[in-house]
Amino acid sequence: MSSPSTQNSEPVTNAPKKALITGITGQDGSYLAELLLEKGYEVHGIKRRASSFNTERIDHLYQDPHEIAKDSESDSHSTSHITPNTKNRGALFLHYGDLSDSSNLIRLIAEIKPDEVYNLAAQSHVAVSFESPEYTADVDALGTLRLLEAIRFLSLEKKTRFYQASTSELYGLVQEIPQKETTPFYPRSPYAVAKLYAYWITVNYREAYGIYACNGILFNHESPRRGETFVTRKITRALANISQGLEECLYMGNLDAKRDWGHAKDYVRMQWMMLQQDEPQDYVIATGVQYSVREFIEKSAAQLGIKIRWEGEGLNEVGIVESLSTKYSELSTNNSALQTSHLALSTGSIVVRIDPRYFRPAEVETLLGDPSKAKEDLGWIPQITLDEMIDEMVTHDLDQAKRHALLKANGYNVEFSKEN
Ligand code: NDP
Ligand code: GDR
Repeated sequence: MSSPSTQNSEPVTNAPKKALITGITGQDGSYLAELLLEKGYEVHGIKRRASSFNTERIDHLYQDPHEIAKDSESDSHSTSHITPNTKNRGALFLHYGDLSDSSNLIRLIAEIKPDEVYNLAAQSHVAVSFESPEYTADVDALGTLRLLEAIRFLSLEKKTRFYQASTSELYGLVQEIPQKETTPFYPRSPYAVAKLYAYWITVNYREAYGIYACNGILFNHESPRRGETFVTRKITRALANISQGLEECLYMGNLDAKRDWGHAKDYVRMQWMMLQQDEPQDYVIATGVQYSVREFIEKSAAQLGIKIRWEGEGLNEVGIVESLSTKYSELSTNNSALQTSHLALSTGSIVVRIDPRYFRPAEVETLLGDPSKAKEDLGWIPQITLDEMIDEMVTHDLDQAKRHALLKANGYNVEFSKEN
């Protein structure tokens, strides 16, 4: 890996590096912002205007400028020799914008002049892309072109490095197992086709204009910050709710789909590492291990002390509680205000059913990545195992479910989104 001082052609100064993250309010954007702030970057993020707050994942990183001004004032009056924890305080800046809006992107890049752009923004849901194919193409494909064009138009080719969030969905109908950088692509959804354009336009601008631009071909990665409608989070959230008597059943699509699931924290580290090389290259990021959706359900249920048995076939397949360990009875809310336990399950309850509306018009049945190149070139090794990740996700969602159950038991009307 190159040393920081050799990474771009500008003279070395003490000014912090500037990064622009599109999609900063999403799962990866939030972890990447954390990482870059820790590394001392000035971080700029593009957020969309929405009718309700959409910055929940990054609120802990953002400091109100008025508070910073007040803190600095009190610091300057302080006679204490103890340095307050000012590390990178106020280094996160949020800007309104949208990948469908070229003039907005050009203006932001012209103002910020970032050293690194991480293009994480996308309509990222594969099933939704079948419902909104044109919008998905506009944002995921043309949005990438708009950013690259902005870099070129502003003559920042030699300054600004570009990371493109490419995806294992490019492999779709897989041509080789496991999939690596040289495996042919065969996209199976409007999302994947849009990302295919984004992949190649990134390669093209690297070759045509000498922009330092890389594709990270990332396999599925999850966390407690994963959007609630992706399969892993849907499972951990629903099972936690079921354990607390807030929901009765988890409705699923294709249980046989296999994925190579890693942890988002490990994967954003790799996004940064890719932009610190001497030469831009594309990398597959994966764990090299795959599980089925059915196995993910079993593992998540086991974290709650629930053993699931499968019965029936196809659309009639159901997941039934085979046994409940003492771990399950320990999930009860330890609050003296509660007279009754919320634990609602008994053996024989059906907790998983199939709903055909979660099947996709064209499915990606199996994905398994080979991350050898990333390991060899960059020394990247994922640190968090699947079991540790499931533990973290279930613990997070159980905590939320317990809070809801507690409020409900005390007479409060608790509504949470059941849309999935
Ligand atoms: P999320 O869905 O969690 O986040 C997507 C982000 O993009 C959100 O910040 C969203 O804003 C923003 N966004 C959506 N549409 C627009 C738009 N028109 N203009 C500007 N911003 C927009 O995705 P992840 O964090 O999981 O993934 C990050 C990137 O990596 C995506 O490009 C995804 O396709 C890709 N990827 C993800 C993988 C994964 O397993 N997680 C694997 C491989 C690739 P808002 O919060 O307002 O909705
Ligand atoms: P994916 O993730 O399509 O791989 O895209 P998702 O978690 O949505 O689906 C994984 C697999 O599970 C099957 N499945 C279900 N999926 C959902 N969402 N809901 C269900 O009820 C359900 N039942 C079964 C799916 O059919 C699929 O096979 C994710 C996104 O983050 C993309 O942006 C990213 O590019 C890829 O991962 C890599």
